[in-house]
Amino acid sequence: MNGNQKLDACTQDLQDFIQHFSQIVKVLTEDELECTEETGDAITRLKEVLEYNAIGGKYNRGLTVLQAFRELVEPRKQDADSLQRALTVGWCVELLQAFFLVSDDIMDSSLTRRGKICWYQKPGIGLDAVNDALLLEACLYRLLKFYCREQPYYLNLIELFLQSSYRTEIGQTLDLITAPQGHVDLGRYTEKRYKSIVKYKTTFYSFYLPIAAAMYMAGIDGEKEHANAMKILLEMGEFFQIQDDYLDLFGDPSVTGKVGTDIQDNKCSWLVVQCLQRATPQQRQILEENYGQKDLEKVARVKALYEELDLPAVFQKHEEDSYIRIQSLIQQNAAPLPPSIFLDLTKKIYKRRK
Ligand code: DMA
Ligand code: MG
Ligand code: MG
Ligand code: MG
Repeated sequence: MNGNQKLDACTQDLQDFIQHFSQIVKVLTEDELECTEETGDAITRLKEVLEYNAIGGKYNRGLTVLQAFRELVEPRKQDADSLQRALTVGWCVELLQAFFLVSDDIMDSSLTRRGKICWYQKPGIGLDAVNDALLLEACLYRLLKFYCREQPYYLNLIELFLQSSYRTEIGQTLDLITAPQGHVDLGRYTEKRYKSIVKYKTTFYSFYLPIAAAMYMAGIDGEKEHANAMKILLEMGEFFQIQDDYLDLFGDPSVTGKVGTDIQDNKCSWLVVQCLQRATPQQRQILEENYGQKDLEKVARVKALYEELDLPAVFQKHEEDSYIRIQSLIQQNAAPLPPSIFLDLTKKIYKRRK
């Protein structure tokens, strides 16, 4: 495929993917066993939760399942039913993501997500959103069962989703306990701690999960193959979260769709780790006095300090270095998978603004 054909194929994939959502909602809200007269009102709520929280993102994770599936499975085995299953598993990743984001926004006291007010911030929703998040999670296993129960890879997929969830939740635990409210301890923000948080909270579910799901669907279940893919995807995931941390403060909220909260939330962000590595004792004192507080003037003081230390330039340099490192990791570890699977992913994330 040439560049233009690839672009057309991507637009087509995105269209197919979004179009499949109505079928996902239908299965989840019209299945006779689970959707009875007794539960009707709850199912109406579920539909609202799905439509508000699963829609409006970039769909990168879900689309990755579909695109990797197309590259890994022989064309003659890509019949309509198999493609439906690939679309569905893609949506399962998106539902897992929606589950994490609804919860994450509560824990991070965020205001907006994907250009809309966060679900828990909506009048009348509040902490009922906790149960809505749990529903989103439960739905993905209902979908897997409905579409994939008879497939030889069904158990592998269930275990993969469960393991990805566990690891993400461990990562969120590390993220939260490293950022206790009202207690600034700059000594905690080390590069080592940063890498552990990000590896668990972001890379497994965002990068390994979609590719690994497609691999299992294509019958690729060897430990070695999965370990090789993991090597590349962990590095990509780390870079992706570094971008997320950078955009939290330096991104344009009208593009990212979310207003940053990392400084107020006392987070072990890539920016604070870089800042501490470069700060003089006086600058460290400024951080000590202004970090981790819900006070916009203090947040602005921290941002000014980051700018004094040229952190945007440090980030750009890191982006270039990371890109080169990822390219070489792909050369070394992609086989037996086609390198294009990983190269397509880097195209989606490198220099992103949202
Ligand atoms: C992202 O952390 C991790 C998960 C599991 C959602 P984050 O709080 O930085 O994400 P965001 O910036 O999207 O709120
Ligand atoms: Mg967050
Ligand atoms: Mg968070
Ligand atoms: Mg963030």
